[in-house]
Amino acid sequence: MDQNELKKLVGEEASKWVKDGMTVGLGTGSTVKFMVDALARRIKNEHLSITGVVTSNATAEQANALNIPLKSVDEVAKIDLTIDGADEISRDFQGIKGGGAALLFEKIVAVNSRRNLWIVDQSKLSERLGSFPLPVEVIPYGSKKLFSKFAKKGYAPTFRLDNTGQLKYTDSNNLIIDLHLKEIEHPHTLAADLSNQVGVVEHGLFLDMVNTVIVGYPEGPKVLT
Ligand code: ABF
Repeated sequence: MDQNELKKLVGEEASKWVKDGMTVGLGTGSTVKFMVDALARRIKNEHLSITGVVTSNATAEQANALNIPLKSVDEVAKIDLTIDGADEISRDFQGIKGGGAALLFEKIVAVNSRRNLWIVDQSKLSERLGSFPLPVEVIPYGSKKLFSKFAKKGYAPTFRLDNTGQLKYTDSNNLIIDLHLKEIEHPHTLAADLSNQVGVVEHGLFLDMVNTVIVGYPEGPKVLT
């Protein structure tokens, strides 16, 4: 099974976790895309009534095209379950997200959810975080100064570029600086350091947020808790 088939496997498995009447956080990424497609089929075939809360324009477009009712995070009392992808997950379920440049809205939805479920193919699992470059969302004004500060700290920064080689802007018109750290020994300390930097909007360390991950293996999806 290739990576895409593994993503489809977990996406479809995760859609079964949605119950009638739920308010569901719909994450971002190619794995979540499979989940949203499967969820739309369930809504149609099983007449589920759910409300979706999206984490990016891309997911909003997909959900709208599938007639999944959407509300903003500010229009719902609480999100019952958020299903999202991740770029890297450590053994103790800490995560790096933001490869899709949607980390800010993803984290806003995640912290307003009763439960967060990540869905990944097996390639995303690591002993320790850091092999995936850590995305940091920054406002454009002063971003070069921040970049130099990160470089001096040894964080090996790069500005995220889009597929035309131009600076990539997020849904909130911010920039992303990716930190190539290789290994993150103390993620909580790093998270605090990044949050304290003036101009940083949010970072891609999602810590102590999930207790369940569905992983796609060739022999089938596995629920890890
Ligand atoms: C999203 O999941 C992003 O944070 C992350 O980049 C993505 C993983 O992408 P994919 O499922 O396409 O591998 O939440």
